[in-house]
Amino acid sequence: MAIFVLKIDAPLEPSMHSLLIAAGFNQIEIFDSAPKFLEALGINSDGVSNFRPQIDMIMLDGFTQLKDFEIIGAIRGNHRYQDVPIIVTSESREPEIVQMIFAFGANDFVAKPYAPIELTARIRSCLKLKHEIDRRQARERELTVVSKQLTELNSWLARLSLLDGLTRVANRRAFDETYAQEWKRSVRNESPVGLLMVDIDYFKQYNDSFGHQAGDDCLKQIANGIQSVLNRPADFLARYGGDEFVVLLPDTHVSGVKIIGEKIKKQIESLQIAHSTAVRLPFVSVTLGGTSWHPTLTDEINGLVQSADAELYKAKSRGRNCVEVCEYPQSSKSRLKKVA
Ligand code: GH3
Ligand code: MG
Repeated sequence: MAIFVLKIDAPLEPSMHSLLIAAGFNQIEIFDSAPKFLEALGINSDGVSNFRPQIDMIMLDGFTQLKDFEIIGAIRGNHRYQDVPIIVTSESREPEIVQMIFAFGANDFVAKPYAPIELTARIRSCLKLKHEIDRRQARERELTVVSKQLTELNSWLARLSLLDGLTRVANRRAFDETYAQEWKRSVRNESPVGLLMVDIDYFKQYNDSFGHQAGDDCLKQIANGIQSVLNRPADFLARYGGDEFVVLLPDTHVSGVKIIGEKIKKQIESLQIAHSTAVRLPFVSVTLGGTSWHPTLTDEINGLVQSADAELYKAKSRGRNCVEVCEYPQSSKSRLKKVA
């Protein structure tokens, strides 16, 4: 337990040192000059220093004049010593002086001459206070670390809850949220929002021929293949369910939707994932249906997905490995009726 003592009113007397040793304190530094004392605390004229002694208590022994208060001010002005207990002793018992001693930040005052038993009791109670403060601060630091870890864990879980576990692209829930936001943004900005549904061709047969594990690997490759085609930051790919993916294309007219659809189709072809001999095409392919629309406040938000789905259905009927798009709602509404 380190106690720093500054003796102000009298030359160094061995009695203080032996008193503290006798009371069981073993790390005691006694100073007889204020500048040396402040220097030992690492407080220079700017009040800043890298020196950081571990101090449990400070005692200012023998306050005599008003300028001694500056010493308390200098200690308390340094943030490292804001919680270190300070005991002041003085022969003066004038109420103004005692009041000032506390006002400047001392924790306790003992009038001189003091009874050794009283002084050591006061020191013990100040040290107890310091240890309580240290314990509380350590606990607060621990809580800050734990709470930071919890925040990180929560945001990791939140991110995880929006990812498809197999392909690591966004899941259906993330799509629903993003789609609703993009829809509102398009209404506000009067901009088009495009959508593509992408479905793997004859995927059931792929699973049947190569097994579920190979099917899973194939799904991952297809997801990466689609993602590699999307260049704009706002373009958004999600696994819609099973072997179906959805691509949200903000600010994209139907002509742009068609271009992206064709690029995705080509990209998947270029992967040359061998398919079962039972199907017409040697490699795994995808079929796409797309649409685009300038939404307004009164439009039905699900209309776009239904329209893209209808185009997908149409493309599947055309023979697969192709892209069908239309502008929503006019043309697609009649198509929706046709395929229903
Ligand atoms: P189509 O060309 O008409 O799309 O035919 P399809 O066989 O792809 O369509 P269907 O809807 O009949 O089959 C989809 C298959 O996707 C059924 C299921 O075995 C497979 N599938 C769905 N989810 C998963 C998955 O997570 N892993 C694997 N390996 N297969 C899946
Ligand atoms: Mg399929």
